[in-house]
Amino acid sequence: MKTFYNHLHAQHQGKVEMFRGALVPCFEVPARADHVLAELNRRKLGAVLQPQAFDDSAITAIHSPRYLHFLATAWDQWVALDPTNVDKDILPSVWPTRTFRTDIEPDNFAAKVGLYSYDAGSPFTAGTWVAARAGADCALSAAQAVLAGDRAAFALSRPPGHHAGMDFFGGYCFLNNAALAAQHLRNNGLKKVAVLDIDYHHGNGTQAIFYDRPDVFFVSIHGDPRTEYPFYLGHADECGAGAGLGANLNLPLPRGTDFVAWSQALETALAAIQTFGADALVVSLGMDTFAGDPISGFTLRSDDYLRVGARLAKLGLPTVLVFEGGYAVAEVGINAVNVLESFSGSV
Ligand code: OKP
Ligand code: ZN
Repeated sequence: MKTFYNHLHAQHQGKVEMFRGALVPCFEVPARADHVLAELNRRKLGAVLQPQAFDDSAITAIHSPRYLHFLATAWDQWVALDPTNVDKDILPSVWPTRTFRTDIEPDNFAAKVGLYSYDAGSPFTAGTWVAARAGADCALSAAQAVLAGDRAAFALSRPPGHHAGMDFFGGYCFLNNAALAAQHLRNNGLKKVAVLDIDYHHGNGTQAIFYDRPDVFFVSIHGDPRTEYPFYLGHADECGAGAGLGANLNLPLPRGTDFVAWSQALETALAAIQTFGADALVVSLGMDTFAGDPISGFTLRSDDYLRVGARLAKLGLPTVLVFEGGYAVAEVGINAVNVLESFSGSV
């Protein structure tokens, strides 16, 4: 399986995120992707390639023009406020909640940051746009490889993507790589695409992007949003809307869920994807279901990921795998490559 590696990922390197009233070191660190790359190379799992450069039309298919303009100019606006800002990350401090207007983009920079975000845990840094944009190219390149006939391809990038919506960032995510890959498959002849999100956290951004569409089926297995981030979406009764009714499936599981129960949910998810009749699969591959993850609550072990990869392969679909979360840094490479190697060994 080819890997499209974001060689610019380390340009996104947040310093701190808000946690329980304090600014704490970021969990989403460059070493995460470094470990996956090292393990891919160690096991010689196939070519590691630079992505092809896609033009902005591939991005505007998912994200709004004013949001993209904000992302591309945010750092310069921030430094223009005060030259000493170069040493600080951008974090939002004010948001338009219910009853506020979101149709008017404010002139005030802090107000703009709040308009385009939903948490205080996703610092925007000098290199965030460059890294996220190159990450989008990785996801699109992986989709392109599958369109060209590869059975599967892997986009190895950070920051992750599945929490990013049409016009907002949050949950460490800025551009929705999985959504971009799914849309690219749709735009190039595949009629029905399923997105399977197995990150610990519900992919609220991906769900929202496709919620009213019948052509992209979003299925997610995740920690119950009553107790787990992102809290305000991901319940079992969210089934899609309008023409998309029936094309959204959430399988929330309680904190503490083990591989036996998680695998049952995976069977439910895969059966639904088969019933939907997907022509291709995009996997939001988060490794934060691991027992050792510092911010998550499932108890999968490293060997379990060998079964996950083999089971995904058995579905028999052209598959784009997109790296998402996973914060047990020392193990994230082994765990991710366990999925990829067992997938490759089973096709
Ligand atoms: C991103 B992805 C930890 C708070 C959690 C947000 C988690 C985002 C996860 N102190 N903050 O889905 O892995
Ligand atoms: Zn996650």
